[in-house]
Order: sequence, then structure tokens, then C-alpha cells
Amino acid sequence: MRNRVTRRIRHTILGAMQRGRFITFEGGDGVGKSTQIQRLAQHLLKHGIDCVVTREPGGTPFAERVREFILAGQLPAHPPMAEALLFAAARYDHIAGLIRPTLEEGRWVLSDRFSDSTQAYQGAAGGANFSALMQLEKLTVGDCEPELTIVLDLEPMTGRARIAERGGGLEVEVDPFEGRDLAFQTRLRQAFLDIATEHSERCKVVEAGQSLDTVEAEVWQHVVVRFELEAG
Ligand code: Z5A
Repeated sequence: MRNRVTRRIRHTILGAMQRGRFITFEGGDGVGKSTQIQRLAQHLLKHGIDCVVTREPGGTPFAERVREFILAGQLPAHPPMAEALLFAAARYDHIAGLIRPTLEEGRWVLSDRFSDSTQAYQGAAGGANFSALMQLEKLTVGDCEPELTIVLDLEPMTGRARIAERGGGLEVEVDPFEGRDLAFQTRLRQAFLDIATEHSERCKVVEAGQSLDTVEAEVWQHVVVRFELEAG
């Protein structure tokens, strides 16, 4: 009897050890998420940690189709909750089709945006009902919550300038989300900071106005501390 219990405990511990880790990157437009997520993936690979980099909306064929639809622009006016439901549909598929199976294989998942983006864009900045969003998140995400969220914080004008520069300073096509006004972007920034304060165990804020290398080093430091890795 005692042996069976010991075996079960060992099995549970091994299972937990082998499960991959789930990290998300959040923040407003042009804060540097895509750049930093790739840099983090390189650090992890150097440490022998296999990871999958993904994004939201997107990550599975269905969710990528939803992404195309949402970001194509020219959508007729619609309530923010309708938008939240679209993002949630994409997320549900992303979790079922990519995030959960990858974690169960023991690989890490790094996602460029996740459910905090819905809270911030459609909720705090967009005006969708908060408790309805919480219910939606519970239904969509369940227990598949990230263990660490890096919130890149940047003054909105700088983010905008970076996006313009990325397009070579030319008239670039901005998606409908990037086209929103400065007041929206300011509410958005505050929304991410509020989420980070409310979930201070999970979220770490990094000042994204610093150089690329400094931001990278700070992100890496948070990962090292959170998952007890060897630095370097
Ligand atoms: N959205 C939503 O409303 N609700 C949701 O639930 C979800 C999403 C999941 C997705 O668009 C949109 O969907 C997004 C929110 C909404 N709205 N917007 N905008 P996306 O995926 O196309 O866009 P994004 O997520 O905002 O990412 P982005 O615009 O591509 O920016 P980024 O990934 O954060 O930044 P980057 O591409 O890494 O960097 C931008 C440029 O800045 C680039 O040229 C870099 O080289 C440069 N950069 C980055 N860091 C630095 C530093 N430190 N110094 C100098 N230059 C830098």
C-alpha cells in the first residue's frame, strides 16, 4: 500500500516536472514583443529547452483565419464584446490545438499576446463588460494560465514611432487596432499596468523604452528567477 502511494506521488512529481512552461508577452502596440520573444527563445534553446513560439490571435489554422478576418479592417461597427468573442474563439482553438498539447509534450510555449490582451483591448480600453469578460476567460482558458507574463511597458508615442520606422518611415498599412487614437493607447498602457499590479505573482513589467539588449537581459533575468534556471 505504502509503495503504491509512493509510486503515485513520484509519478505526479515527474509528470509535473516534465510539463512544459507557459510564458506570455503582453503590452501595447510596437512595444517589442515579437522581437523579445525570439530573443528569449534563443536563450532557452542555448539552455537545451525546446520551445514553441506562437501568437494571438493565431497559432492554429483556424485561429490564423480568425486573425485574418479581424485584422483585415473595414469591419462594420460592432460592440467590443463581439470582438472579445472572436478573440476567445481563436484562443479556445489555440489552446486545444497547440498550447495544451505542446505543454503536455514537455515543451515550453511562448505566446505573443494571450488573454490579458482581451482584458486590456476589449475591456479596460474598449469598454466591454468586465464580469462578462471574466466569465468568458474562465470558459476559454480554464486552467491553462500562463506561469509568467512579461508586460512590456512603453510610452504610446514611442510604440507608434517604432511601427512607422519598421515600415521604413513610409505610409505603412496599419491594422485597425494600431490605428486607434492616442487616448485609447494611453488607456491600454494603464490597463496592462493594472493587470500587472493585480497579478503581481505572474506578471513582471519591463521598461521597453530601453535598448533592445537591456530589455532582453531583463526579460531573461525574470525567466531565470521564475523557473530557477542557471543564468548565462
Ligand atoms: N488583440 C486584441 O485586441 N485582443 C486580443 O485578445 C488579442 C489581440 C490577442 C494583433 O496585432 C492585434 O490584436 C493587436 C491587439 C489585438 N493590436 N495591435 N496593434 P499584431 O499581432 O499585428 O500587433 P501587435 O501584437 O501589437 O505587435 P506589433 O505591432 O508587431 O508590435 P511588437 O511585436 O510589440 O513589436 P516588434 O515588432 O517587436 O517591434 C516593433 C519595432 O520596434 C521593430 O522594428 C523593432 O525592431 C523595434 N524595436 C523593438 N524593441 C525596440 C527597442 N527596445 N528599441 C528600439 N527599437 C525597438
